[in-house]
Amino acid sequence: MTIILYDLAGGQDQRFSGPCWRTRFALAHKGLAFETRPVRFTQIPGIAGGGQKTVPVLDDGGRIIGDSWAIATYLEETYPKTPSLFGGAQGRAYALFINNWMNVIGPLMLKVILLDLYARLDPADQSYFRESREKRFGKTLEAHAAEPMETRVAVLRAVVEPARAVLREQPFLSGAAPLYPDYLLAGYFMWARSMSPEKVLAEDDPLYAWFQRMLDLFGGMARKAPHEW
Ligand SMILES: N[C@@H](CCC(=O)N[C@@H](CS)C(=O)NCC(=O)O)C(=O)O
Repeated sequence: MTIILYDLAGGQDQRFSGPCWRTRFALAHKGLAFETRPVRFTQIPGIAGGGQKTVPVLDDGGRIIGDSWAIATYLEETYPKTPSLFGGAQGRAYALFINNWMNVIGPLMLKVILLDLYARLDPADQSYFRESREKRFGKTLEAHAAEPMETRVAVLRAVVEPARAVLREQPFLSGAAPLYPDYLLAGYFMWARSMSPEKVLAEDDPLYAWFQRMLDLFGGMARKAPHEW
């Protein structure tokens, strides 16, 4: 039975969620056939019988798994004969570190793209997004993104320096070929690329060249997705 990925969608059906992109890359890496089902923020509670608070959510023949890390480990354990996402126990530990590093990058990326993202959401999602995020930030979306764009982009570019340093040495975060750590970071750049015209990476940045390689994987799967830059 084909695996179903519940995937966050914007107003023009942009599939913009970083965590959903991680899962999409992971499924492609493993060569597993899957279909996506677009969902809006406000539809998440209704996914697969209810109880889900976030996407991605995977339905693998009736087995429902939420949370991108849980999905990655599920896929790794359930499909051991397909290409490994982690490359063994040490690789899994490295991937878990990168998974948690994403919690530092995510809020900084969001500050850069926040108002563009809001404008591109399905209108049915906009009031939910505004209300939930303003509660989280303790201020309006506009106040949260009030610093000059230059400053916000500079902060983001500085925080990804550890990845840049690795990519000066090797083509992918995981070495000669991509593994889950690459999908984690590329997922967040897909978030930006899908929903904001702001070029979060300079073209002479080693991360930019790496991201181009990520866009080319799996027959250009990510490159073909709706994008702003
Ligand atoms: N830890 C979760 C986080 C996923 C997550 O934050 N998803 C966001 C979309 S990118 C979401 O579904 N948010 C629901 C909401 O804000 O109501 C994972 O890695 O899957």
